[in-house]
Amino acid sequence: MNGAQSLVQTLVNCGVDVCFSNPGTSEMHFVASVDTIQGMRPVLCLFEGVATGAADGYGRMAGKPACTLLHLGPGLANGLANLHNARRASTPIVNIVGDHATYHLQYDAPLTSDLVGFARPVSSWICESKNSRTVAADAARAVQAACTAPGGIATLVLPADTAWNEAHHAAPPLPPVGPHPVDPAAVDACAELLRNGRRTVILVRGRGLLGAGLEAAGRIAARTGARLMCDTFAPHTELGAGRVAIERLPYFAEQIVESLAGVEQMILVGSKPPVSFFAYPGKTSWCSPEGCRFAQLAHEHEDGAQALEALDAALGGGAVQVARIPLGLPDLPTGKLTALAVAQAMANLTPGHTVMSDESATSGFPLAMMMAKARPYDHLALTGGSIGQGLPLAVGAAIACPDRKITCPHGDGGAAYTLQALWTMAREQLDVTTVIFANRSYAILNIELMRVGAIGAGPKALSMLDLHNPELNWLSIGSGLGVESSRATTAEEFNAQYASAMQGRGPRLIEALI
Ligand SMILES: Cc1ncc(C[n+]2csc(CCOP(=O)(O)OP(=O)(O)O)c2C)c(N)n1
Repeated sequence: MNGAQSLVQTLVNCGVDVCFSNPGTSEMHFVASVDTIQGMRPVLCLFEGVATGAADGYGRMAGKPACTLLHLGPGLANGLANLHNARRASTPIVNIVGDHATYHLQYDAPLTSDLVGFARPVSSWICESKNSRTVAADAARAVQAACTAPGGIATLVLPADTAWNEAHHAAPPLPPVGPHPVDPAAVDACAELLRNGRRTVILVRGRGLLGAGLEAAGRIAARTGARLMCDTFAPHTELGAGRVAIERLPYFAEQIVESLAGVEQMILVGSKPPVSFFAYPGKTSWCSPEGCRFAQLAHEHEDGAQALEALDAALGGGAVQVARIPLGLPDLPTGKLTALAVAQAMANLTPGHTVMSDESATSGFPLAMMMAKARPYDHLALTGGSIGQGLPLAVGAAIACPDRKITCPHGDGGAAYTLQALWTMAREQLDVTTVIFANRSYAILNIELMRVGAIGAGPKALSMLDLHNPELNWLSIGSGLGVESSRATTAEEFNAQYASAMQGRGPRLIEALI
């Protein structure tokens, strides 16, 4: 067994069996090992930002890490933006980054770089394997690190000679670390706050927004009258009919301030106090009312779901009438195709239990409104503000959930960052329906231009926010990358194309001219 084989066998032993890869010469022994070692599914991505975003989507939906296979410092660097988003989502990911052989680094060959320097800001754990005999143990530690609550990015640097030299054997998995149960004193303190009659928000993030955690949060809200809220860009939420009703914080700072007006205390469950996404001249960054008290029920590394269940029990437990989202589907739209019309059609036609990888940008405002009472679905948000996440995330979610329909509503500007993901959808025949909101614009930046008070913008300035001349032809882009693609210019055309995509299986792209 060589080092690469010991690595792949160890990853499989530890439950890591999908690899989103874009390899090069220094990773050839890893590449060869996926045929000699059973159990690893390689998924080729044509850009590293797709590989890292796909690993994020996979990790969010599978609840365990995938690995990436990246080519030295530059390959890792190409994947950094979506690793940033993944870090913001606390998604477990194991990066395997090939490097030059240990003895080769001294010659400063062209691909030599500060690899660890690239890895540091996004990684919770970094290890450079020193020789082939430690690779297996390093891999087991990498998986443990990635899975350490709340989840993080473990980067294992694999010099080429550690991959090709002889190893002993693979390593078994190490015990998982956390999530930690919360301190009972924190539960008691929050129960006390909830009995004091003050206006309270419970702001939840992470596992507390899913399954039993969300149910417990719903019972607490019902018992106490506290408002349940989640972040604007919570990584993973369970939404739609039948789910516990939870308010999402709005995007713009003044809207957050308005929505929190009068709140006297906030209980944080795996979350932080809400702040504005950007600073604006003369506007506040801090969005909570003055004097608002904060209590941390659970920190990010603690078990938010267990914390909410414990808090519910401390408040008396037992059955209570929980506020749930009723089913309410909008009619199918007619006439002019707008973002609102697309949203209406998606809400009307999307089957239950889909996963939505949402990077709809400004079209997300009507979409969230229309999907509010849609059939139940899982929502994955752009967590780190670095656009070009939606398509890769959809790839990973589809591989994690092969039996579920994935939808990917996406701004045309953001989609252009990582459009290579469409090719992976085609190659792997993933059941993803991509909807491109083709407004031919960086629309949000036209809004921001006014909001930041930048004056004097003329045609040259506005050309930096405009996507005409030439127009991106998503019909050709999708088809060229192997995805069955169509273009909708009216609501009726969109309805028909989207309905057909929802009834069928496999990758589809609809360019919605809005
Ligand atoms: C990596 C990165 N580069 C640039 C930006 C700045 N940015 C924010 S939104 C945006 C344009 C989004 O355009 P699109 O996806 O078409 O959505 P729209 O605003 O038109 O709804 C840009 C360039 C960013 N957030 N992330």
